[in-house]
Amino acid sequence: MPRWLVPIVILVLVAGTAAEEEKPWFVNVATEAGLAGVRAKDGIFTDLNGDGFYDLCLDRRRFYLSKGGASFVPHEEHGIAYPEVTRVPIGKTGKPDLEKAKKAEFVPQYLYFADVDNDGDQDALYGVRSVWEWYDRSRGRFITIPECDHEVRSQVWLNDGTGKFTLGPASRAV
Ligand SMILES: [Ca+2]
Ligand SMILES: [Ca+2]
Repeated sequence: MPRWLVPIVILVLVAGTAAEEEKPWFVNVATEAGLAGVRAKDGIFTDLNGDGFYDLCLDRRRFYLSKGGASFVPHEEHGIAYPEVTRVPIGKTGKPDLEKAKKAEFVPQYLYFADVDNDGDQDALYGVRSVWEWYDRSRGRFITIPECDHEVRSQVWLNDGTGKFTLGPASRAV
């Protein structure tokens, strides 16, 4: 290596370190945002109440409204239902495994937001994955296991524009 190359390399490294100290890549603002101690696996930002600021939905069931883009406050009056259901898993042979049955709050596998009725606000699409069907190889088709059916189905929830949802008419008919 030529001798003149060594000082240049050191200068670049020093310059890079100084820049990183001045401007960190990540700043934790959870406390200032009103979310100190809040844990979640996934989150969706969408404007639930139409005020122009992104609100937050965590883990498909906890809602927060933005206070002018500065912080978030819990929004519990959203109206979306999370019923208690009995979950009965399907055993390897296609029989319900009643010993592993558990009662728990039902949280949909998917919760997305879109303006499905074209009135300008974000509605909620509540997606339920079938856990009551089992693939029977001998018959080459899925069969329903009634004991494993918690009876909750995919639904559309319509927003009234303030972040309060009611079950959509098509969902009631299903
Ligand atoms: Ca908002
Ligand atoms: Ca809408």
